Amino acid sequence: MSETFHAMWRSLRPIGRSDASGGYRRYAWTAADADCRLWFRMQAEARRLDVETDRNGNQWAWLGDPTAGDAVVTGSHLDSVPDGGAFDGPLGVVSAFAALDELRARGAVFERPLAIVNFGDEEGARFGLACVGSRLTAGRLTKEQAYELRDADGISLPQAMEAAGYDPSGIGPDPERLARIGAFVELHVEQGRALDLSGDSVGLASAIWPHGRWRYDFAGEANHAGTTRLVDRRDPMLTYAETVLAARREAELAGAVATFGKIAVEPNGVNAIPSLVRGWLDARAADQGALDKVVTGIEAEARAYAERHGIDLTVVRESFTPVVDFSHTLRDELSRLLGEKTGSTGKVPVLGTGAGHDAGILSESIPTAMLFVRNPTGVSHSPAEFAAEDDCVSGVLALADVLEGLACR
Ligand code: HGY
Ligand code: MN
Ligand code: MN
Ligand code: MN
Repeated sequence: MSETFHAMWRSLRPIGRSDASGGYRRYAWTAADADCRLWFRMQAEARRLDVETDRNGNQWAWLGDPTAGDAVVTGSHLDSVPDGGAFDGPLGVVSAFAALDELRARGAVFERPLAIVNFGDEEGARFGLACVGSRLTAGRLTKEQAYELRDADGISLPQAMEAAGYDPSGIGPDPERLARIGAFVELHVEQGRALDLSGDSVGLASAIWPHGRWRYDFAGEANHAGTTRLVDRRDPMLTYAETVLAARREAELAGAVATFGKIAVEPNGVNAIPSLVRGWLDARAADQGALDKVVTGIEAEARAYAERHGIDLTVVRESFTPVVDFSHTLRDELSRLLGEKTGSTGKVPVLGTGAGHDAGILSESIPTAMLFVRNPTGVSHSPAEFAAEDDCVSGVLALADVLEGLACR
């Protein structure tokens, strides 16, 4: 099995990789995305799977009749955050193809349709909203909302899709497709160190924390950096900086995490006091109460600073995903299957995550579950993200066991 895994990894690895950082820049509807999509199609066709791209740009590789219903689906995404790691997303897609190879080698007989999926634009790196492909399919993002999405150059999502050769006119909910899926299992590299600390290769997801993105617009007064006295300034960068420090304080108080990881400055000149500083807050917490507390606390402090500095502050919630409790039925079924196969009496570890996933978006529509593979660095959304080969193999075998139990005689 590991030979095919290696071959896939080798062929996928160079796509969208930055020589400068060693990270990945695979953004939705760009050339790198097109190369990933071609890679996916080639892997699928090499396995005699029927490949289709749905109305929202998600790719599906089918074994069996897609219209039969009660399909078992596995897969993940191939796009990345700026300078992302090699495993976040691709590990789930490569492992899905490798698990199918493994099941064929075992002589497994499928009694349910199987599909391997590549969800489009999971990271939201280009248009600012995560899980666009799965949100559209699940009806959690309308066509009108999607048409409003713009990238940093002002290109809209439909324009980008068209430029990539896809027709955006049909984007939107796909309930018929979801009605034909009985279970979705996503394998993903762990974005933390729980498995490293517990000494396990593979674990199951218990929940995805509630999380969201807020845009903070600090408007001040542009002026000359050299001739404007300090007392005469209305510098939004100061208020932004104090808000970032407040975010850390509020997160510690609330037991949450809060990150200002993206900023846009106008006019963005070294010798010009900014007129506008736009900062994006990513806030997450294990429960809704803690999330509400941190978000409210940060905004209250930001408004107090803005008041003091004569800055106009606008806060816009750009996206929000409520807590996802993976369905106990499917998760318990996976736990039983994994326990049976490995014969281990020890329970498969179950862990929560602060990272969002397509499985979380779809969990309101279909039974979903997630398998995590150990990441000894715990680092993700960075070139340092890592999973050891034998853990990747354990992940593929676990996924094969689960798919065999769910879809085969
Ligand atoms: O942001 C997230 O949690 C996910 O990686 N898209
Ligand atoms: Mn990610
Ligand atoms: Mn991911
Ligand atoms: Mn000048």
